[in-house]
Amino acid sequence: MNPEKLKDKFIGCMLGTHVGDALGMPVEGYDCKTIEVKYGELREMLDARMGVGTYTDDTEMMIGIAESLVECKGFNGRDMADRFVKLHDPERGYGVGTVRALSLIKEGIDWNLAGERVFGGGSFGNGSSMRIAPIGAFYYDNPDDLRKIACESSNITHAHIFGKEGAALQAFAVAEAINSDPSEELDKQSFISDLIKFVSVDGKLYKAKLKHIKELLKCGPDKAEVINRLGNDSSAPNSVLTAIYSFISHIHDFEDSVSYAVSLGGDTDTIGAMTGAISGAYHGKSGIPQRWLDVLENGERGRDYIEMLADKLYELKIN
Ligand code: F2R
Ligand code: MG
Ligand code: MG
Repeated sequence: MNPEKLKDKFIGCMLGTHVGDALGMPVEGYDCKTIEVKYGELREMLDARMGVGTYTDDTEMMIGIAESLVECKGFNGRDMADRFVKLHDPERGYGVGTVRALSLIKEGIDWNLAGERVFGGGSFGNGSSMRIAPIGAFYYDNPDDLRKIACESSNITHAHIFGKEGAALQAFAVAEAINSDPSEELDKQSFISDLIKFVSVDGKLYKAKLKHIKELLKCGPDKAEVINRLGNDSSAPNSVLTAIYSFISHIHDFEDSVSYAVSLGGDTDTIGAMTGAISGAYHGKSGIPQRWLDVLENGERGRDYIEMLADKLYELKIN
């Protein structure tokens, strides 16, 4: 692949996470109908919580993953867990299971044991899937390493098999989007077939829902049908597939895919962030609307910092 294009895709998946997170954040927890009545199609960033264009736990944890990969030149679970703890800003709105895992790590529990103590056997929340874009990018050319590292990174906070499988699948979707050329017509059915092949024997639920996506792509369903079959809550099995569908059903346009993801309601910042990661990996930063990039928060660890991290991750990858 053309090096400039690959770099654009590394940056695209990480800024895409930030954009989707920021667009969905103000309506997180709203249902689909309420969003439609209040905002119609949500295509402009609203002011809420910490301000227009600000990110939540989704992007904050993605930054932790990217910083760790860059500083350690690859995966280091101890370092990644410590960065999650250090970066944790409760104002950003974290899930209860993740807060519990981070507290245990802070208390001195080993980084790869804390996750199992959450919800008595591990969380299947979408918290380890929403942050995974840098791993999908860094291991985009090696599905075995991608699966292994995605699962290990998930284990820090989300040790349940559905949590790990969701993170691996979301990372693989990012990788496949990086490997696809947006100037060529993508075969949507075979894109989903590749994801089905990737899912492990423990991920039957994911395989079944990927098969639903194949059917949904044929019939062009209404939003209620998509929510009914794929889900829109904060568990990984009820949100990762929704993001994959939002991307693939609106493949030609980053804005359409993320706006659609948010319009489904429920866990909007996270489904928006995961859709933004895949769509950004496909189209690159150059496919993200400039008016959205312009309003992203840009303080110490904001938009420019995220782009710089993605750039460093790319340099580490190619050197
Ligand atoms: N926390 C939020 N949003 C609410 C706060 C925002 C509020 N509007 C504000 O203004 O402050 N969003 C973030 O949390 C989600 C990611 O959650 P994560 O990190 O996966 O957390 P958790 O708690 O581990 O899992 C989420 C829920 O899934 C259910 N669950 C998971 N595993 C379970 C198990 N083994 N047994 C039973 N239930 C399980 C629970 O209901 C968990 O709370 C994202 O939306 C992010 O944006
Ligand atoms: Mg969030
Ligand atoms: Mg969320």
